[in-house]
Amino acid sequence: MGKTLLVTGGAGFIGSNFIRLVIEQRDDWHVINLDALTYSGNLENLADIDLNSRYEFARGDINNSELLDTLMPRCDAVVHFAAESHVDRSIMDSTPFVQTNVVGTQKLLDAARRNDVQRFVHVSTDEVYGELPLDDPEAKFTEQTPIAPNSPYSASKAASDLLVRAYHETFGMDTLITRCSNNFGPYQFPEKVIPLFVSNLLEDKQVPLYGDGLNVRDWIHVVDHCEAVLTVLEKGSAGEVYNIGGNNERTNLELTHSILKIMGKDESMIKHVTDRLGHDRRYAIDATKMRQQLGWEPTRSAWPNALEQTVQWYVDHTEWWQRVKSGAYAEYYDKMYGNR
Ligand code: NAD
Ligand code: TDX
Repeated sequence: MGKTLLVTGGAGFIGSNFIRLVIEQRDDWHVINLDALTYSGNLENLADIDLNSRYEFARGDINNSELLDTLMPRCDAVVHFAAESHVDRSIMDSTPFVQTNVVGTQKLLDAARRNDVQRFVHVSTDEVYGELPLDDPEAKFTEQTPIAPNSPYSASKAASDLLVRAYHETFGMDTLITRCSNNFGPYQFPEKVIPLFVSNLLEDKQVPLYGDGLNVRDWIHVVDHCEAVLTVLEKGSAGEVYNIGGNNERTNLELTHSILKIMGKDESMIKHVTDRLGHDRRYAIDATKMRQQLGWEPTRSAWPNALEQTVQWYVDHTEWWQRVKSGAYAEYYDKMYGNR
């Protein structure tokens, strides 16, 4: 029988890709997308399924318990993506990070418990593990790696992970946690490195590379991540943590050179800028548990093809990122929902 999911943060980058995947691949499931439409929430990301009868949008904050109590009685499971997600913003002001990522997650957990929601999948990040050294290339984060976040963003995500764990231990709630590496693909907000660099180059602007450019990220295609989250929702064991990664480590310098090459630009377009405070050196995920226990593997993340296709997506969707950069995307809500 079909399920009804409450997806939080479904107007963002990963949440919108997840909703599209579920609507396409589970033809008797319903999705309620609860999103506050902060600066990174963009309903244009879901314009193609907006009118689907199995999809519903509710504008609201995960901190609004009354609203949660109106939505949750209809839901079998919560898949929780909503968050403040940008490390640089958390360095400027961590207040919204604590409010949404920590307090908001607690409100959601309480509402799920009150309303007997059967399963709660919490979408977290590899950044809760802190950083790996550059001089030990074999080292990777496993689910047993101690939590040691270094940025206000990752600290807020780690705090929410611990709450999710505690609700399982204390109340026996069916909660699961996923920890994924850096995502790339369509509909990523152009403050994150790949869409920022591609859109800058399309505007003939330089790309700001932090520090020495030797920090390493483990890149995964967003649809691989979404399939992993769906797999955890359907097959995961209550109380477990699952690491998700693309097995695709690159330095930022290598990433930048690849983007320049794909776009036919030269090194003069790189602007070396001051490093990010507390900039984690390296992330790398060991996803053995996902592979061995749940049979999941990334199938779309291999470079150079996956990176080329993503760059091409931003080239083909210039209007999408121009509307984001200009702020025009915010008008979509009124156009689509203003008279409903
Ligand atoms: P995003 O910033 O693109 O989207 C976040 C969404 O949450 C937006 O639509 C926003 O409007 C919504 N939101 C924010 N605060 C809210 C609130 N209080 N109530 C309701 N909605 C709210 O982020 P993303 O990159 O899609 O990340 C989604 C999740 O995945 C986050 O939890 C993030 O920590 C996690 N994650 C991201 C990555 C990555 O590489 N982007 C990697 C691993 C994990
Ligand atoms: O202008 C830039 N220049 C630059 O060199 C930006 C925006 C980033 N960088 C570097 C910093 C990082 O080493 O590129 C790398 C990637 O940066 P971001 O795209 O900001 O991602 P990151 O900080 O690694 O965090 C991302 O992955 C994990 C997501 O934003 C998080 O939500 C997720 O949890």
